[in-house]
Amino acid sequence: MKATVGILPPMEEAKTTRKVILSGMQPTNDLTIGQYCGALRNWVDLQHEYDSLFCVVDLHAITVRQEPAKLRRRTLDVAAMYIAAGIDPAVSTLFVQSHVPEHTQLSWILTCLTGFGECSRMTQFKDKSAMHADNVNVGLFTYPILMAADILIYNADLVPVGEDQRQHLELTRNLAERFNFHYSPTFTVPEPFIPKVGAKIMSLQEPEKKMSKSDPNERATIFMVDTDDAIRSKVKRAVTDSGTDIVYDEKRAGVANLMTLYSITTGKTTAEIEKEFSGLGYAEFKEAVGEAIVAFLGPVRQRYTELRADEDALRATLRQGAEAARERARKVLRKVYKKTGFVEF
Ligand code: AQP
Repeated sequence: MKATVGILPPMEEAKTTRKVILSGMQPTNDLTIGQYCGALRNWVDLQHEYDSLFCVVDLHAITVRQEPAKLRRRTLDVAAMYIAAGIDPAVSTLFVQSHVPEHTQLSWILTCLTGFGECSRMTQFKDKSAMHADNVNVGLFTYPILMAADILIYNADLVPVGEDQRQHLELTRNLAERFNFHYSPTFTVPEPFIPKVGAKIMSLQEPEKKMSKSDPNERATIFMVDTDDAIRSKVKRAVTDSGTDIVYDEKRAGVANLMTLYSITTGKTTAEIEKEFSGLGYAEFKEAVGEAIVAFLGPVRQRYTELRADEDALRATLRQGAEAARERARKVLRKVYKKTGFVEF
């Protein structure tokens, strides 16, 4: 199938010749430098080249128990952080997932095309059900199907995500192909866009584990809104190993992780970093990493604070984004309903 927005009517197609990207993040807590490195910074780069849609996936967030007031606040926090990090709402369509009900409507149709075994195999489901053993709900199980709907409802060509989402993307591709096979070519089969560097930022305390915004150990995670002192202190206490030299080796996960963070925040290559710290120890290295992250996140945090202070403007931006997204999603859903055999309303 042609990997463009081929399902749009001819008028629209003429307007939208660029390939489409879509991605989102859950407002389950403040965003971390992991989300930034794995996904957000790529969104910022890609938005000028692609027809871009970015959403705050609040529907996904409730697969884990959320306090309503916090969820509401964090949804706006995450949207403000997208903009602070460089997403331009005049260039990209920025919206909240629950404002576009077509995502959940398509999700049901895709649910009926998904095998039980396919969802059972998802490693994120296994991890999260172990982490939230008191609340292994069906939403946690079907999460990847809703994610597939998020992507397919816009016929996204490319999905910029971190490494942990690769398996979900594979399911999305399978569902697109399955629908296209059972009915007729409808959905673009999307490709994942996973960065070469920073696709999986690790916990500062358990470097074999992904850095996660829900990690109960705050020292394991650098949040985008962390103060300068908190960043310095977390990096200083980061778990490394008993070695002494600063050399990139994936088996030395703690040092490799700090090198990745240093590389992303300074733009230096691994070879340059190894040279810079040749003959120096972990203390000097960690100090430099802490300072680099502080210098990098400071201006983002400043912009974030300003944006977050004007909630009316933020809500207006999200409303505009949702209206634009719905316009597109509605057309695709209408087509899918027709192909599925639903009587037109
Ligand atoms: N540590 C990470 N390194 C690289 N990329 C990451 N991503 C998340 N953590 C890292 C990428 O960020 C995008 C949004 O992720 P999400 O917030 O929707 O959910 P998540 O992957 O489940 O992230 P967390 O931090 O672990 O959140 P909670 O604790 O709420 O589950 C995705 O593209 C992801 O790959």
